[in-house]
Amino acid sequence: MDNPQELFDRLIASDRRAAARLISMVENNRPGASEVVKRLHAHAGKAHIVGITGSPGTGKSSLVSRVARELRNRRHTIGIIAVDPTSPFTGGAFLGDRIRMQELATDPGVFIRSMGSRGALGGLAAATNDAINILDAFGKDVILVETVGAGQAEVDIVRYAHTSIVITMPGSGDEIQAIKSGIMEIGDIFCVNKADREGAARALAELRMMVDTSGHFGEGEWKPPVIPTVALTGQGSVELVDALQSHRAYLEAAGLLDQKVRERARAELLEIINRRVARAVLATVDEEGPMSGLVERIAGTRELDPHTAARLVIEHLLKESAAGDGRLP
Ligand SMILES: Nc1nc2c(ncn2[C@@H]2O[C@H](COP(=O)(O)OP(=O)(O)OP(=O)(O)O)[C@@H](O)[C@H]2O)c(=O)[nH]1
Ligand SMILES: [Mg+2]
Repeated sequence: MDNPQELFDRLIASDRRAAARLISMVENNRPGASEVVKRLHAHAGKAHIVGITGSPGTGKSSLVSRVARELRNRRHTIGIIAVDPTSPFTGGAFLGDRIRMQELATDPGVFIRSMGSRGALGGLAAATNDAINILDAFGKDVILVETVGAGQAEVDIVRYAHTSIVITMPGSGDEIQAIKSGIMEIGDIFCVNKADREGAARALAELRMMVDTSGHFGEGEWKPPVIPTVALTGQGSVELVDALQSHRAYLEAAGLLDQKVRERARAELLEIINRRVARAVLATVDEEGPMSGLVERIAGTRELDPHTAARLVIEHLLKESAAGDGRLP
């Protein structure tokens, strides 16, 4: 199935195994993957991309499966991508969690995939973006991307989603953590999960206050709702999905969806360029590279300063690129 043409045809024909295969190929930087991803671009761009983030153990995966089921009730098809989960996506602590997940996994309207940084040779953010685009082209209506709100790459994945959900839980000092890691500002919807636990009312009140003081919400502007949920029972998932759909409708009505789509495209473009240019630069100044002597000239003989050396490398790359020798990939 590694033949790009065959893979493309099968993906467009909604073959799940083809989608799974292509995502693995993207993760492992396999030859042929980028050719298919490029061709898929024209078929993507319809899905509602939803980022879900929060500290470890707040209940993101449990809530994602609740949201997915509610979206299924509303006849939407769904892609789920769990990015670098600290625990395997299907390994909830209770048997009930696993059973709920398995029910979803066997539903042909749902596609579930974990992405680990371990496999993603070309960078986790890039591989995740590709996986989102693949599921979009595959025809999924809504793509839910779960990330732990820790590293920059994870936060960026949520920042550039169309709708971002930030999940906290009572009594963990989680709100403060969220503010520190900068995920507070990117929330379109806030969720206090584990609302069955002590301190839920207080956590809700604190978060609502935080949203109130975070800015001035004019007439017709989106004000992030704060929703209590219990992923264990499903309580609050209807309200959460309502909020998700309201936010999408708001973006469309306010003409903001186009803007989000462009911001996302720009971030994706810069991510790819950064990665490629960095690779070309490394290949140039590395021990084996054509400009490997630069470090010695900076630090050893001190005949060169690093600014001049950097300019020499850039000029070298531009010249090579103009000559079309393919060093700039
Ligand atoms: N009491 C209670 N427990 C919950 C609730 N939601 C999830 N849990 C439990 O919290 C634990 C963590 O849930 P997960 O869904 O794996 O959380 P997560 O945020 O995806 O975790 P990581 O991906 O490891 O960061 C599990 O044992 C869940 O059963 C809830 O609403 N109430
Ligand atoms: Mg999880």
